[in-house]
Amino acid sequence: KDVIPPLEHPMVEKEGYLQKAKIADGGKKLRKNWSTSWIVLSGRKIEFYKDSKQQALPNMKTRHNVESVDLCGAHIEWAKEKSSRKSVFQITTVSGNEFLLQSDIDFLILDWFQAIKNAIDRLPKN
Ligand code: I3S
Repeated sequence: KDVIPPLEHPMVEKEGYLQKAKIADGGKKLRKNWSTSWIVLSGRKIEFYKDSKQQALPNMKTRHNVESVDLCGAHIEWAKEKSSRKSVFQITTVSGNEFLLQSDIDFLILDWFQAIKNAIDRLPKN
């Protein structure tokens, strides 16, 4: 039998755990609060889940726990000055949301930075 991939998960390019802190919402600064997040990069967006199991659950029930980030026109840059932690980068969306992502594992955070940067560079800027 053919396996048909679920429509909600098209072209997952990369997924895994990182430390995440959302520091602005719609341009409004938020209090920094680091937590572990399951991160899924696919096509033109990143989704933040609480954990990997949540990703597999039916959409309706869990939608409110999932944050979806549109990468179109987004910026990514290393953000040494935004945290005392090592290897922190920031994603800023067109809508003015700002996220810090971090890992102590060098190759892992470098891979993520490059994968997200490639995704952004591939997309139209608006
Ligand atoms: O940039 P900040 O405000 O020094 O970030 C720290 C705070 O978010 C702190 O929480 P409180 O605002 O409850 O004190 C966090 O526990 C720290 O982890 C933050 O600093 P780092 O350097 O870890 O990003």
